[in-house]
Amino acid sequence: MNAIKTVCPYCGVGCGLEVIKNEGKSTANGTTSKWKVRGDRSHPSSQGMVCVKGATILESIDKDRLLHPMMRDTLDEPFRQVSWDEAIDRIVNQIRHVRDTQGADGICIYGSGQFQTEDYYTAQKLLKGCLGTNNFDANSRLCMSSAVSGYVQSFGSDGPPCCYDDLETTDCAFLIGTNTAECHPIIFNRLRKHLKTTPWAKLIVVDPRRTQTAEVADLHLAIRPGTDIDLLNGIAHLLVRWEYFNPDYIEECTANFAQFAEVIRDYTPDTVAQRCGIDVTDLELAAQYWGESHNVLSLWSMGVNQSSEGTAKVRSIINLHLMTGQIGKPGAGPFSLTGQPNAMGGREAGGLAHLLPGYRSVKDPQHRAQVEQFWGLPAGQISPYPGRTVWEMILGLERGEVGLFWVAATNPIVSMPDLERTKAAMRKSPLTVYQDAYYPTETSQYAHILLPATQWSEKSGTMTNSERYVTLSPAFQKHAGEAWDDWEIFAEVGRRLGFTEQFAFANSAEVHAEFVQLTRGRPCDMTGISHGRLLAEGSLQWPLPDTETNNTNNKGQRTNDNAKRLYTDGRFHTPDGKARFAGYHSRGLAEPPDPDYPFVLTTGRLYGHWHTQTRTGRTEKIRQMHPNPFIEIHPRDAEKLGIGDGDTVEVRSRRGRSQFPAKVTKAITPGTVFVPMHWGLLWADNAEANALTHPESCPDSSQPELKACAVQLRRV
Ligand SMILES: Nc1nc2c(c(=O)[nH]1)N[C@H]1C(S)=C(S)[C@@H](COP(=O)(O)OP(=O)(O)OC[C@H]3O[C@@H](n4cnc5c(=O)[nH]c(N)nc54)[C@H](O)[C@@H]3O)O[C@H]1N2
Ligand SMILES: Nc1nc2c(c(=O)[nH]1)N[C@H]1C(S)=C(S)[C@@H](COP(=O)(O)OP(=O)(O)OC[C@H]3O[C@@H](n4cnc5c(=O)[nH]c(N)nc54)[C@H](O)[C@@H]3O)O[C@H]1N2
Ligand code: SF4
Ligand SMILES: [Mo]
Repeated sequence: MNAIKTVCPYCGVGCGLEVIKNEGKSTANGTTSKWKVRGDRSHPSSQGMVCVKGATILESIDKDRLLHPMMRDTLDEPFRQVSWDEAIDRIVNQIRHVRDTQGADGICIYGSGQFQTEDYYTAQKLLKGCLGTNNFDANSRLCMSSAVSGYVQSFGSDGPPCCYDDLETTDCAFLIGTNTAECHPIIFNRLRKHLKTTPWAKLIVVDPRRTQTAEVADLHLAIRPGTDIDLLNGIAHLLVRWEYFNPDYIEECTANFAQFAEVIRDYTPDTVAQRCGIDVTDLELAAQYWGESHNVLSLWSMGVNQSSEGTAKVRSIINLHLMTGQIGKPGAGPFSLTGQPNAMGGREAGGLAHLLPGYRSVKDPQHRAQVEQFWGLPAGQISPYPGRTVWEMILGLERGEVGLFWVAATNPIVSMPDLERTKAAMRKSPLTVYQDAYYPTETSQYAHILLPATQWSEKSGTMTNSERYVTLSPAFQKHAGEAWDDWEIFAEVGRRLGFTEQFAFANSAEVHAEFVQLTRGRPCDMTGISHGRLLAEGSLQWPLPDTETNNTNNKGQRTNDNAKRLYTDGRFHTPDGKARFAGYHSRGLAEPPDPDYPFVLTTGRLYGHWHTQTRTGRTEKIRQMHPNPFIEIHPRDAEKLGIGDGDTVEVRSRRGRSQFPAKVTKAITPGTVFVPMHWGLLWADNAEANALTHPESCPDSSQPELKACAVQLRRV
């Protein structure tokens, strides 16, 4: 039997996987899996490579699954198994009730970058189209929304302009706020291989921790958390002083340079080095690497996005590329690394509270009219107001404004900021629907209705990776229990509400075929992509209009150099075609340390675990790799507090407290401590990182500050 080609459902690198029949071999835990997984050598993004998460994915797929719809009237009762009919009826009745009594604004869906594009699209049509509320948000709000806002404001449109081939053509990789080695390992492998064979190429890493990524850098700038804008403006200042900027590019392709130049004038090397807590010589070296390199590629992730000034940080990175003309050519550009496997697809399908499908905005009257017409809905049906972001949904629950909270493919009782407040708000919810593949999770405790969802390997749909490659993830196993695909659940609710024509899809290929029509002529044009074509040809990169002639190379693979990089002609999606500079002054952390809470807590990821562990906590190899949570403390701080390696440390913020075993290490900057985000209450007692974090958010993107809060430490 031929291998089944699919895509890894963990991170946004989007590695191609091949699944093959396992000829009766036992796995590590003694069970015999029917399938085994290996890297797909023909996948353009990953070229056959996989990391431990992709390689072990099959191990967790059939453990502790939610198999049947379940229901209860109050959170103190046990669940009882119900039929799909009964569960869907209850949801439909509540939607009608809330619409009649509170209005559509009382209905909220909180989805996920782990949806397939078809799931996302169907949910947008139901909520934003048929029900007329934009209250659909996704966990990308906690993840990518600052990158989206930064791209839109600087370039006039979302969309990372680079591709993975750039990892192999750059001569200066500038990694800021990303632990690429652990979180995007296959991207890091490609970059490392290139750096090893290209001795003049440089790697700069900006991170308060000495991560596995920082360890192999030519230059590690261990800045104080929250001083990124100081650093970026400081580099820009030196590039101007040393005349390393590109006046022709600035003149022809950009606007607003004068305002930016005015701002960066204040960022002299001494001031910047002092604020960031680094040496002036290191700052100068970073600027020198930037200035002298032919092709500079920036990669960033949550150390930049998850900040109350996330959009400003993103735009400050983009400013450096615009002033040096380092964009739209091989090996160069500002490349936001996508966290989740299909956060990109979510952006394409309009899966945030301010978006509509096809990179459209709910605020744009033309965009709304186009979508209303396409969906066969009356003019004015789509609300012109951005819907509630997920934190606004929580606030709405607190105030009794939300009558239905529908959560799918995310585990907010671990991943939301200010967890005690989040839990209290969810306890007040009149009806919470929770649609997940596993049971229990921390969030199932807070739900009235549990809906079993199929997951990777059981459902067919598409995912888009960071470099805009769309890959089909086909079903090759039967549904677990009575589980349905996410899109089927949304479509059935739509039909029961009377929107039969809008949800007459027979399968996900039909959903996809409809969705791509809404991308026609848009920056993310995918009209040339279909399930059939993906099955026949493998992954395809957008933009790919159906009008494009099909070039293939001698291996029969599609070659479309137009899609590889965006903005190669120096024209952007703004009205005048020019990219926008924007100079920002650094505001620093939303909650800086003070004498009562003298440490900065930062949070993040480990190589083996995926988020809230619903899969990786059920994978033996990974559990052994990372058996327990911990708190990293610098030896100097540990000594002051009398904390030894392995001691239990109580960490308190203004919002909560948690306990972790100490890991005393020089890998963390003094004054800062680090806790991995992966352990919720199902996996460890008293060790929830997010009990401590706070929801202060970036005004431009509503992205909460999940990377820094002020804490005090005590040995217990
Ligand atoms: N193994 C693994 N890989 C994953 C995931 C996973 O759960 N596990 N999740 C995926 C998802 S959804 C995402 S979003 C990505 C996240 O990928 P990353 O962003 O690379 O991962 P994090 O560990 O969250 O944070 C990265 C770094 O930001 C640093 N940081 C904290 N504060 C600051 C600051 O103020 N400035 C700077 N410059 N840096 C700072 C932290 O020290 C940390 O090392 O990973 C994806 N890949
Ligand atoms: N302190 C702190 N907090 C953070 C972060 C941080 O760095 N620090 N990072 C933030 C970021 S970037 C992210 S992305 C979030 C991630 O946080 P979450 O989204 O809460 O994390 P996951 O564990 O990935 O949750 C995904 C859920 O979807 C389920 N699932 C998987 N596949 C399917 C499917 O096909 N259908 C359905 N219905 N369910 C499915 C899984 O079982 C799991 O319960 O956390 C955020 N929170
Ligand atoms: S790098 Fe990301 S996409 Fe690739 S195998 Fe690992 S988790 Fe999956
Ligand atoms: Mo994320």
